Parts: sequence; structure tokens; C-alpha cells
Amino acid sequence: MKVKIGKGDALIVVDVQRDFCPGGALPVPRGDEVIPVLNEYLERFRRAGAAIYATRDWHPPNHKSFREYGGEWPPHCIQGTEGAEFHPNLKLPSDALIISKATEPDKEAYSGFEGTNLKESLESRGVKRVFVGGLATDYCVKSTVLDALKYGFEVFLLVDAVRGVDLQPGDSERAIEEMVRRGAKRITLSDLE
Ligand code: VGL
Ligand code: ZN
Repeated sequence: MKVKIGKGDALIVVDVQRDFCPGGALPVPRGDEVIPVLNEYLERFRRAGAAIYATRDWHPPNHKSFREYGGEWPPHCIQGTEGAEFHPNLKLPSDALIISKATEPDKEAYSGFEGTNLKESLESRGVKRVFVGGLATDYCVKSTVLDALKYGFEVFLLVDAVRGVDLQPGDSERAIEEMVRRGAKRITLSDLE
């Protein structure tokens, strides 16, 4: 498949934050491996004049996803902490649009669309196709992709730029299958024209 990136396209980099990388509070195995690949996508999309978004998990200290508050995760990506920062090696352009999600204590939001203005922002820029990569395949990437499909965007999953948690072995593979079944197209850097 050859894909030419243009102005009606958007790159959505999901949750490439310190806490989701090795050494962080909720490390995705080999999560940092997406960074050099995403940097190449970022450069291609920037050159093509496409929109660039970066979502971030941005929890209050008492968020419901934390074990202490009834959830299943250790505390992670707490607003304003070092762990919530984008990974320092990720080369986000200065005009990237930052989407903070899961900011309210009582609401989990794995999807970048949930409780944010992402849909309206994409629509106001005339975006028709979104290209999604980042962390984690089986949680926030999956939810973001499925919402994008639901809202009528054409969705490309950057399979060379995602990594998953895999609490159960195979979770990421099953997540990819589900995204594809619902209409996402799998691409890699080599598919870009
Ligand atoms: C995520 C678990 C908890 C993610 C966020 O970004 O995929 N996973 N919070
Ligand atoms: Zn979270």
C-alpha cells in the first residue's frame, strides 16, 4: 500500500510519556522502541503540512484507575510530575496539539476522544484520515482507534510504532485484530510515499 500524506491528514501520537516507558511507573515492555519510529513519522507529517497531535494521560493524584482508588494500575502520569512528561527523546514539533485526557478523578478515559475536544479539533481542520501510533496498543491506542472509526475518520494504525502492555499474553495481537476488523488499516513507515 502506498500512502501520500497531505493536509487532510493527522498524526496522533498516543501517550508516549516517561511513565509508560522502561523505568517509569507503568512501563510498557519495550515501549521506548516506538520513539525513533515515531520521530520519523513526525518528520514526514511535518514536511507534508499535516496536523500533529499528542495525547497524554494526565491523571489527578486520586484517579480511579489507581489501585488505591479501586482501579487496576499503579499510580502513573500524575499531572505535573516528571512521569507524566512526554519522553524526552520524542521530537514533538512546537506546534503539536496536546490533548490531556483522564483528568477527572472519577472518569477513566483510555481514548484520546473521551472528554476532550479532539474530534472537534480534527473536524475544524478538515482532517479526514488519522494515523495512530504510541502506547499502549491494548489500551489507549485501541480505544483511540475505535473511537476514530466510530466518528467516521479513515484510520491507519502505525503497526511499527505501537507497543502493548500484554497483561494476558496476546492482548496486543487481539487488539490489533479488533481494530482491523472494525476498519483500521495497518501500515508501516515503508508504506509512506
Ligand atoms: C494507559 C493504562 C492506564 C495507556 C493509560 O495509555 O494505554 N494504560 N492508563
Ligand atoms: Zn492512565
